Amino acid sequence: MRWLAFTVLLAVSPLAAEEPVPGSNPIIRDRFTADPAPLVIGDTLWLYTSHDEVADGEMFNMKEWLAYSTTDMREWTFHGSVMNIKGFAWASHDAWAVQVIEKHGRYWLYAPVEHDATKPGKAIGVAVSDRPEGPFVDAKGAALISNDMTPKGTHSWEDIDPTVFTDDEGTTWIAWGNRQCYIAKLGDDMISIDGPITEITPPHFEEGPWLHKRGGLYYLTYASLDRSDHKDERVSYATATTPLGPWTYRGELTGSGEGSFTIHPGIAEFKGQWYLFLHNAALTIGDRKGALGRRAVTVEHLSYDADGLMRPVIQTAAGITAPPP
Ligand code: FUB
Repeated sequence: MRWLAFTVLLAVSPLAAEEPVPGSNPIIRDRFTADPAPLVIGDTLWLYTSHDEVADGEMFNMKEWLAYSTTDMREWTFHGSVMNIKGFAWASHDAWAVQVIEKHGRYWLYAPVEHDATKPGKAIGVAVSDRPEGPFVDAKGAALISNDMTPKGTHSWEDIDPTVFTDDEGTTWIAWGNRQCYIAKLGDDMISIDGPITEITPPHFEEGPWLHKRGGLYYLTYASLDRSDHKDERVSYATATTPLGPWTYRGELTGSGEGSFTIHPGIAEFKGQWYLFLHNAALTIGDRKGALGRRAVTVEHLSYDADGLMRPVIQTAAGITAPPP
């Protein structure tokens, strides 16, 4: 009898060992996702991502934005595609890093795309929905930000990766960039820029800015690349007491994502805990291995010291299934 139990245990244990713990990294395993952007609404955390679909030999192939939600950070519900790039009739391709925020009882999606030939270069579109799960429709019928609006930029793809943040007194800010980082106020209609565009590029800024505030301090967290030292992006951050700065560089928050040139921070406080969403390229699905254009979203606990500085984050397979620091 004992021998039988041992044999059964041997037969089932290899399978059981392969089952990922719910909530461990990467948190999305059935498709390749990148550029995570969390949004907390009541007792639900919504997560918007881009969708990596490269064939072998391609760099990026991204056509739509996806949504997931959770109430416990363990089980994730897939809500499908919230918008396809075809929804921006003036755009041609590259549905890159998205962020959604709520204002005036509606949900506003900001995302970079390649503009059509009438305004060559990357651009940022804005779409709207009455529900967080979409579908989102173009709210402006034209780019909110296009390459000609940042004439001092050094390259045609610097207008990417919007991050949107509403301050306590109601002003919504949008920051974005690649190599150059810009910030501007959004109009109350959420589809216009209100006032000047200011460059706030912090040290080693590469792309993927994320704005948030805790207490009286503003945080600008971003994918950084110290070209003298690293080959892959890491996450660094700066702090300020106003969105326009001056921003004080606070150093690196994370190392690189496993197997990935890019990394992309998204930060949220949910049910009393802070979380840092990232991506790496450690996921394999069938015969498709992780790659530059086949990434996987992860999440880690985030904590602050007594001065409000974010403590360095180690990326792990356990992620938030390990106790918070
Ligand atoms: O996902 C496409 C681009 O790669 C994003 O816009 C960047 O942040 C980087 O993750």
